[in-house]
Amino acid sequence: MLEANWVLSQEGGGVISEKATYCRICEPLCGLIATVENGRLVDIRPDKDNPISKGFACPKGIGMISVHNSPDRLLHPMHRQPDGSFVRVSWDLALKDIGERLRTIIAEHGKDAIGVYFGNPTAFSYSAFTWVKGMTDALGSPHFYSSGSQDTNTRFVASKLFYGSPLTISVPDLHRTDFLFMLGANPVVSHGSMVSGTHVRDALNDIVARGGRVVVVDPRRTETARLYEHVAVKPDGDAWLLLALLHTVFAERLEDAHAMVDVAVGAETLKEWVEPFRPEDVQHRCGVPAAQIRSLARDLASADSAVCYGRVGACVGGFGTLVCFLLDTLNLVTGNLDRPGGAVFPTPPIDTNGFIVQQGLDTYATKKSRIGQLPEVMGSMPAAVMAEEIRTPGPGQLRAVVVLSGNPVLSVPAGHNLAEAMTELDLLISLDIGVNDTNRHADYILPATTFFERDDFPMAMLPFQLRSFMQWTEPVVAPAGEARQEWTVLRDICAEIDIVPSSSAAVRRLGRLGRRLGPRLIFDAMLRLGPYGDRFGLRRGGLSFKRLRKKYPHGVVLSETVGTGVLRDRITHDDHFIQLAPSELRQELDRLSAEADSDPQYPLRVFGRRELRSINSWMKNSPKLMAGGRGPTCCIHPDDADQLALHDGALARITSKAGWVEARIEVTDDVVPGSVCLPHGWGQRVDVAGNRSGVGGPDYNALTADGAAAVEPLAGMSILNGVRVRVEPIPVSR
Ligand SMILES: Nc1nc2c(c(=O)[nH]1)N[C@H]1C(S)=C(S)[C@@H](COP(=O)(O)OP(=O)(O)OC[C@H]3O[C@@H](n4cnc5c(=O)[nH]c(N)nc54)[C@H](O)[C@@H]3O)O[C@H]1N2
Ligand SMILES: Nc1nc2c(c(=O)[nH]1)N[C@H]1C(S)=C(S)[C@@H](COP(=O)(O)OP(=O)(O)OC[C@H]3O[C@@H](n4cnc5c(=O)[nH]c(N)nc54)[C@H](O)[C@@H]3O)O[C@H]1N2
Ligand code: SF4
Ligand SMILES: [Mo]
Repeated sequence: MLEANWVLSQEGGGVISEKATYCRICEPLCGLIATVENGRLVDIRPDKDNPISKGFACPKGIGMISVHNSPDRLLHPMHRQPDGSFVRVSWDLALKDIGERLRTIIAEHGKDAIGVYFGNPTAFSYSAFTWVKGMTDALGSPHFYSSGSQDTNTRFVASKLFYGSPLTISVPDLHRTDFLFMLGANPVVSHGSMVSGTHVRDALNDIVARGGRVVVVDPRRTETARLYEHVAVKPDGDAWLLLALLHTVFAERLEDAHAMVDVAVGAETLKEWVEPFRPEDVQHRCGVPAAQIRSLARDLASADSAVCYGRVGACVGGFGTLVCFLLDTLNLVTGNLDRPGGAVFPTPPIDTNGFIVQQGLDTYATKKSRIGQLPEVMGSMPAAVMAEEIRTPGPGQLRAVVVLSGNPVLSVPAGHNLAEAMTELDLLISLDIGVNDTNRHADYILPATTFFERDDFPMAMLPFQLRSFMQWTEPVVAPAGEARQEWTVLRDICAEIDIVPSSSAAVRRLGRLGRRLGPRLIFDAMLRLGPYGDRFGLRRGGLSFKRLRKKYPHGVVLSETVGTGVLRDRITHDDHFIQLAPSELRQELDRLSAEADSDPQYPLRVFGRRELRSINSWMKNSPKLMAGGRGPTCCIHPDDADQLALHDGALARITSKAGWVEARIEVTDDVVPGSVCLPHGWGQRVDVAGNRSGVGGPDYNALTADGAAAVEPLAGMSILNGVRVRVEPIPVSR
């Protein structure tokens, strides 16, 4: 085992050292060893001593060094000029001007006119995440947007309806299950989401090795589906499939009646509601043959242990909340909720959820958006209405936006509308490591640190860990150029407008008295007072950040399994019972049943995919990472290709009600007939870090629609998958 930070050589005055840290691009948080030479990051390799990743790191993690050291990395605050060009300014000037402009906006329109959008990397920085939430809470502004409405919000709402709390989210007990029923997830590429603290691919292989099954429900024979059993579902057909599974469980009396009665109410109503969804009647809607549905239901119900797990593909269709709700319902009725090998509820070493509850932040629908009256989800509003919120005059109009590590122009529906709307803002600020399609519209782009330049622990992943795991990392290098940690920038912006960025009223009061707490102090205290903490010296061998770093530089596994028997505590409805038949479920079943089966004008449905060697809209620019592969092709089934006279490699136009894109066709029977598959995160028109020319490609979100009428109504969730399209060849002569 190596020390946290050790010197390799000290020749000729140069110092080379190696430091243990971890990757913060996606959820496995793989351990890395950083080699630093004279203060510069010169090499990254997987950390074989990390107890979870054990020497694994994917090409993105290793490739992050080229993003970090990229000549296009943003190193200084940049100020946009009237002609659209950017000039370098000092931090002092930037912050002063930002402060002045925000004060003017507040004086004229109030704090409600200021909003925030935070993107995916925010979830990988304990300090940035806490401070951006704190800033919005201190502003009291409803304009709090994030990638959540394109990612997780339906999951939160389903939990709110089912358990009473958006924070009660189960993880699939991969290490002990006999049957994983996985829907809308492709962990072989994504490395797993909302399930952390394990190497997902090994965990899936182990299920099969011990005689169990992994069933992958996906409209594409994905990299994951290929390795296990594939159930080919139609895009957005999941609700039909899950309802038919439930129907079968009830009709054939396969349910675990005890498990249901003990913790839930509404079972009889639910049975009535799923009665009409006979597999034989809905097979054409989900694309899965009735016989296969029936045998899946029997196998799920009779397995010694089984778990239904859904992720992005389950969340971002037209019925995301319904689908997530039905997954939990299946876990319950098959007797697999809160039991080993089923759906389990972790207890993290730092009780961030407890903090959220204490501050009253675990809310749903306590406020509605000004545009469209859509419900907030833990304070977050639908990004799909941002453009309209900017453009619609009146009290509460959005006039200034801070974008933190995000690129909504490429990641939210109809991002091009948002791009246009953003030019009408009084002030747009972005904190990023590079220029992207969003911040090219910003008045200021402020240079942020990369994860190699900041301290961290895996805060947001703790509630999703199968193995309770903690690692504390210091920055491995000093910030490049004038880059600053996000939380300090947010703190300084808040100071300009005289607010204290904290979600806690007590901390805000302390702050106004001049006692400002930094993130490290706060979370160190939470760890020290938590179940594994040192109680400030009262418990020998207990943890603090300092001790974590010294004793466990590669991280430490605190418990190997998730404890069960906790469900009662996680149900927070007033009567302490799971609600199986809330009125919202009825409403969604009616909406589902009323949905037209097809649209002759748009006969196909588009769905997404992620790419192994890039993440969302960034890293597409690294030539090394992008080498090989076919790029962002539009996959289509041979039958559909034949009918449309499309051949492999042809250029085609894909058109939805909202817009169109052009992409190269890839003919493959990996995708179900009646669908097309396109990766998201392409369509760059400007430089991004590491690439001076921009990389282009089809912008998936030109096909998705924004506005209040276009979202999933219960969560205000953007509908990204299952969007109806038509595909046409583009004549070669063009
Ligand atoms: N059609 C379609 N759209 C989707 C999805 C889909 O499946 N289909 N997926 C959705 C999902 S799940 C997500 S999470 C969103 C992502 O949406 P966003 O989070 O809005 O976009 P990203 O592409 O992740 O952009 C991240 C930005 O953060 C910057 N960055 C990277 N590291 C750091 C850092 O350490 N600090 C700072 N300050 N900046 C940093 C990058 O340069 C980049 O500009 O996209 C959503 N959009
Ligand atoms: N390499 C890489 N890794 C990543 C990312 C990346 O961009 N690149 N992004 C990261 C982020 S932000 C996230 S949120 C996670 C997401 O991690 P996952 O949830 O595993 O996400 P995806 O890989 O998008 O898998 C979603 C699957 O849903 C399928 N799908 C689409 N529509 C439907 C449908 O209607 N029904 C069903 N059943 N399936 C459907 C798609 O074909 C796809 O295989 O991945 C993270 N990891
Ligand atoms: S990007 Fe790769 S190395 Fe980094 S956490 Fe994700 S899987 Fe691990
Ligand atoms: Mo995501």
